[in-house]
Amino acid sequence: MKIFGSALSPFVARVILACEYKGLDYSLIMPKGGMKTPEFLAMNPFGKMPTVKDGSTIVYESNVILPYLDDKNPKKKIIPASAAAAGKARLIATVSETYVQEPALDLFRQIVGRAPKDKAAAKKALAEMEFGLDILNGYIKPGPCATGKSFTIADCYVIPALLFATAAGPVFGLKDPLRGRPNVKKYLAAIKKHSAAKAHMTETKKIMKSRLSAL
Ligand SMILES: N[C@@H](CCC(=O)N[C@@H](CS)C(=O)NCC(=O)O)C(=O)O
Repeated sequence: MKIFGSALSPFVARVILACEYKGLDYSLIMPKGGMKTPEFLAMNPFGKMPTVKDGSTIVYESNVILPYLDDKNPKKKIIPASAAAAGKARLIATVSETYVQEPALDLFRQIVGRAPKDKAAAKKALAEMEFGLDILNGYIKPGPCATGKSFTIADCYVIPALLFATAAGPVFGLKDPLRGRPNVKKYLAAIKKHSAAKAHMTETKKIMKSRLSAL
């Protein structure tokens, strides 16, 4: 299976984490010539990562790829079997995506110059991200995984959201985004030792650090 994209993308990270947990064989590659070539657009008309090529099957959008991986490889499911447990895992995933990752990415875009520097917009994004982290703190288990014992789709979303939140917050004066959020703090300390997450988190943190210190 080929995953087109870069590990630094939080959307691609979800797919990598799911594959690592499931023990799937995959290669992570950037498409030749970028994501707007006619060849790439024929696979994904939006020209975005992640895009997955699994034999003759093409799937894109991380929200679609993760359930696809679970259906195709039903061993070690990341979507729990019971409706209640699946609902809880998906809720944690969505809270992380919408209320933590999105404002964190708004901040990150300002940091790397992909959005104009705008103090008012940054203040708003920071407040949104802090509120999202507070709500997440109320749902997440202190580890080893986001819903408790088992690695689920929730972890695939929470990990990249927190990597971006903890990298972007301090740049805007929020020294420790995990302070006063003990469950999130304990979770992050525990999940970075998990076999599905360890390599990805170490590598992503290293790349983020070098990118930010190069600015
Ligand atoms: N909704 C998509 C978002 C994917 C996305 O925005 N990917 C970014 C990288 S983080 C991208 O490919 N951007 C390139 C572009 O928009 O041209 C998903 O969940 O897969």
